[in-house]
Amino acid sequence: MTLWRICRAADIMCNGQQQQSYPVLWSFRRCPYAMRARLAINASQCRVHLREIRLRDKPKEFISASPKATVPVLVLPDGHVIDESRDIMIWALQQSDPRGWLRLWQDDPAFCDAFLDRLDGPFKQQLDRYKYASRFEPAIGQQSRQDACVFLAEIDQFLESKASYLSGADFGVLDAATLPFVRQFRGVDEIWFDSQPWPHLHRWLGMFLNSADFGAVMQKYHPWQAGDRVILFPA
Ligand SMILES: N[C@@H](CCC(=O)N[C@@H](CS)C(=O)NCC(=O)O)C(=O)O
Repeated sequence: MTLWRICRAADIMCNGQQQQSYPVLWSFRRCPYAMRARLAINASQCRVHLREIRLRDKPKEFISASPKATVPVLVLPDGHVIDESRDIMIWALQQSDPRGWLRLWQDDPAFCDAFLDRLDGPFKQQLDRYKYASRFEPAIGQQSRQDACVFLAEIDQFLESKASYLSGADFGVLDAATLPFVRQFRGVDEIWFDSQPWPHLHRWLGMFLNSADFGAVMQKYHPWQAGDRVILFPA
């Protein structure tokens, strides 16, 4: 991935904003991948033009920017496309990282990658099978929830014994990358989730859901149409 080259090309577009052109972020409010990208952009103080889409009615301009057609997608002013949420997070925070969100990534990239591979891989699959259990054999939903609990209990343990946040003493990129998925998992059955013996995980999630960061990235926008007024994000 030529992320370094992309970052250099876009250096001037963020933060300093010497130029009037901004990257375009194709996004979907409730998508946890898009949420993590918006969290990092918001924390970086970069600004982008946000284009909200509906997944069931994707604009042709979105598909032509990224034929893979998954959100989030970031299109830089020079035409480069970044279409993986992790890469968008890193791109934004490499432009500017006033809150030190990338610290852990810089100190221990192998740990971050391994953690996110597990989150985006097995945990996400378990989450989908639990959330959309009616599409599978009845036992699969229950088994998937049970399997996912192992990961969540490990996070709870980590938050109890190692650090207040996944990223260390302060909230950082791993927290932002993970919490949207934990929120989605909780949303399947909040009463059951809240009754699980994970006090540190509940505190961590509760702090996130009540944070200004979460509020800033969950604003509602109408789906984008060609010719619409530009939406600057963060507002
Ligand atoms: N690996 C991608 C996954 C993105 C992804 O799967 N996003 C979902 C929405 S949450 C999507 O766009 N799915 C396409 C669809 O539903 O048509 C990333 O990290 O950005």
